[in-house]
Amino acid sequence: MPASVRPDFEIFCRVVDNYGDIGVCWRLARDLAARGLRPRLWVDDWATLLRLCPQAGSSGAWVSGVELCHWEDDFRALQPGMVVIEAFACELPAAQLEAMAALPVAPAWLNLEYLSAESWVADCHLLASPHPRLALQKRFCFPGFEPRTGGLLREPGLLAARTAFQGDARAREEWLAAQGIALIPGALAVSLFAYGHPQLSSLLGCWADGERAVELLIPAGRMAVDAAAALGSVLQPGVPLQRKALRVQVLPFLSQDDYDRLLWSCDLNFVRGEDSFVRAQWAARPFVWQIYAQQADAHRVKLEAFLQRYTAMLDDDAAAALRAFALAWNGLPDKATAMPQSPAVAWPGLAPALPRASAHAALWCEHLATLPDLCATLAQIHKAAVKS
Ligand code: TRH
Repeated sequence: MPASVRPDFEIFCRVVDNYGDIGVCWRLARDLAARGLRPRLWVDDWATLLRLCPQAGSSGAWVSGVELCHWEDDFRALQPGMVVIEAFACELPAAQLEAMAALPVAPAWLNLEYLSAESWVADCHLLASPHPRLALQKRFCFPGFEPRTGGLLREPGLLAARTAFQGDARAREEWLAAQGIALIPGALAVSLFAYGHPQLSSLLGCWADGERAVELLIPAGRMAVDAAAALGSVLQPGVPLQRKALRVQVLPFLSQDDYDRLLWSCDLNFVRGEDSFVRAQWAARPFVWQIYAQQADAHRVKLEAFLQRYTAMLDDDAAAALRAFALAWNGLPDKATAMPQSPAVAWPGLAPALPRASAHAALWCEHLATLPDLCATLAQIHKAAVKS
């Protein structure tokens, strides 16, 4: 597609740490493109983009209907999009703001905020803030878990595809086999994506000594390295490592779509940050969320807000077990205790609650599916911008 066509959406994304911001923006852009809209995505860290999107090539490439552009220090604005999204307060370059202000009708300008389950989010969604100098107005778009927020990223057809995959044992086996994996029948299949945990070794030991077989699947990356160190061995794709009841297998780093299939295939998923956290909810399977840690444990409020929402409809025992394990996995003490619990100590509480957590995960997913999806929210904003 020619770059001279004015994009419907122009998204600016900086990588602060890890993949997250690009993970969210790449998924968002692909979803908009799949709905027939033209997104341009500016990314400042091309190497990180290439991990998620190896086809990216060089700046100006089109992949999956998305125009991919490298946001460098000598940024020169192209024709601004109808809707301009500044992801996670990354601050638009001055040349972009000037180009937006020079248009006869300014684009709709949104700051896409981080996802939070806190209740104040709904009151702040789409609040406006005028630019101090230019004739521009920025609005704050909050994804969230309530109808009055922007909702969550949920591609049309996602849940139908997931249901079909989960209902088709052969499709699951074939997909796993393509990744070099054959699951042990009856084993608890667990996927592991996290920032790390100082007591990972004792959790692996607890699974190894447990009565039920655990099949641990780890996409290549930090956790594969940590698990290998904890087990005192080498882990490589295609070579499973057995430690009594625990079998560990490393997978290559997957595409976002294949990572979904991994989440759909497992009985329990460890996820982190924002994007994998949301995908685990669409997988309708129990999950453990490692939130991105902030100074002075500021992330605790966000974790608690989510746990409160998530466990509200779950029986007290299962809710307490999920909560205790989540706090332990995040290295946070319960209010009653001064020291965080070890995940290995919290595991015997969680394991028997998993069947109830599993039924609950399906209900939670159904509930979330009744809320707006983020791209539909953005498409409405685009429609209003086109009319103005
Ligand atoms: O990379 P993250 O830690 O992202 C975080 C969050 O966005 C957080 O809010 C932010 O503050 C912080 O970065 C700086 O985790 P997240 O959000 O789950 O993103 C990981 C992406 O990687 C996600 O899009 C899924 C994708 N992924 C794959 O595509 N293949 C894989 O094999 C795996 C394990 C992940």
